[in-house]
Amino acid sequence: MQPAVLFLVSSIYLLSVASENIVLIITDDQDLTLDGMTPMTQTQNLIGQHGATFTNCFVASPICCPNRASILTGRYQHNHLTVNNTIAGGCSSAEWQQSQEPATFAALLRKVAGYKTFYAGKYLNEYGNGKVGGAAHVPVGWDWWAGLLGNSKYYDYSLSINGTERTYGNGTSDYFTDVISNLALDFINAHTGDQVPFLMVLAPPAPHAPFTPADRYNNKYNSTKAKRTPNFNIPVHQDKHWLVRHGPAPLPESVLSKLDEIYRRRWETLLAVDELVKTVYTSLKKRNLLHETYFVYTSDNGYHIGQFSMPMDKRQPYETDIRVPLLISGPGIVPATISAPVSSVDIFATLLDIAGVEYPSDGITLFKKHDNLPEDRTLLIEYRGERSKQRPSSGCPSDNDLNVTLCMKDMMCKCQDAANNTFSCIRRISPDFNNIFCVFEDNQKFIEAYDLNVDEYQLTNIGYTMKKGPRHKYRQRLARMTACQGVSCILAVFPKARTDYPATRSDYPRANRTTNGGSNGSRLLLELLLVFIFIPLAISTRPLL
Ligand SMILES: [Ca+2]
Repeated sequence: MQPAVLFLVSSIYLLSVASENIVLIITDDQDLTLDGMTPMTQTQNLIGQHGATFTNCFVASPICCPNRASILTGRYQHNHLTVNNTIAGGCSSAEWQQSQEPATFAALLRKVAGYKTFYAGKYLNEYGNGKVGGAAHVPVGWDWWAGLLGNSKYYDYSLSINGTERTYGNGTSDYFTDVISNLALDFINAHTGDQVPFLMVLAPPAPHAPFTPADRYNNKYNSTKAKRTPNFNIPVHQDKHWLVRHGPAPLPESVLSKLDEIYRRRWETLLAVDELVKTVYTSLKKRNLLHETYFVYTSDNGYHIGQFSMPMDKRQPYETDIRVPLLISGPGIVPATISAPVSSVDIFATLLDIAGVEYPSDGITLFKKHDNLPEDRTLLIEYRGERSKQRPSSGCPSDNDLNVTLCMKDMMCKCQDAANNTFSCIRRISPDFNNIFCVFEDNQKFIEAYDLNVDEYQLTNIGYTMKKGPRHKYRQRLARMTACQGVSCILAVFPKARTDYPATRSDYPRANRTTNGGSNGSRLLLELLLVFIFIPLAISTRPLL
């Protein structure tokens, strides 16, 4: 969008200045269905037990960069156009920087609602690449910036500290999650609290590969093994798409022991994140800021380990990969478990809602407005597969085929991705329905569909056995969602009865806000001025819809 348009819209939304702080924690590759939240005992206690635990949160895309882009912008992949983890795929590309970064929740909260903003951790996988501005590029909207250059690491990495590259080594004090924690404390300690609210985003590398725990947590889960779900290491039937069928199944014991090690090391990496959450929480408590701070905890994508004899990764449309944790706590939120279906694209509107800011997106606020959350909703999941950029040297026969990538010799040469591992799915949850319908963009236009009400572990693809009529309706819904923008992405039935919805700010504590909006009289005058002068302009230039 154009900066001039942003300014006009921003002016109007200055009418709603908020004071609640926001702490958003985004982990990297943390699953929900394989018990990825189990190590997070402090987080579950401090955020989950005091707030809302969402049990049906789905990513817009089961991969890092596209879903982080969805979290930042509130848009599905086909609208923000970050389609994979490469610059060519829109990951931190020049186009992204110009067209999307000016309208992330951070840019809007800062410009429209006056938030002081802070980011520490992994951002987008290609962030810091010299081709797209290097460490000098600080995304629009961040006052304090400590973004990781490149993909997740635990040691020997570089950060852009407000545009200046700083390298970290492999000493104990360089452990990345701990560095993020210390940077967060620096920010909190510098926050005077008497002027503006803050937005803090913490994006630790855990539990992403290379699965390196902090020294103090090494071997904490020595007896833990990868979760043996009913679909773990089973022979793969012909009803799965070709990439899943590719290679040996089931996997031999030698591979399973490696998967067990990866599983337990992932949990061990998360212990430092759990500690980070407690550290930040305790610091805010000491500063007497807890009562005016919202916590949001989520992950950028899920993960599979051994399901359908796939070794480990994301990038698949199965529950392991598309479900993520989501916890929200803060003023006015009643502790509850929420089963309403929600998406990563909803986080954007939710964060803006805390500040009373409205801006178009493909999602909805998770706070109560006029209606409760829809209990019948269809969400979109999109993924575009990658090919090898150059001839791989994995030692596998597939090295000659650039259409596949991420093939691992020590994992029976199974490949995790392919150019035609490209799919769109609609995931519907309602009191009556719990299903997913996916179409791949391969030469078969392969369909995978599951009725999760009767087949929780997705053992039987019903895409080809369902009747023609229902399949046609699924296709129509999928076509609608893959072309949606803004409100047309909300394929949902909202409840008619306005019963109390527990995870909301039903009586939003505006009286407790410590705004800097001036006296009531002068503010009223300003508001009237803005309404009569700027609203017509803003309506005529309402962006992107
Ligand atoms: Ca990730």
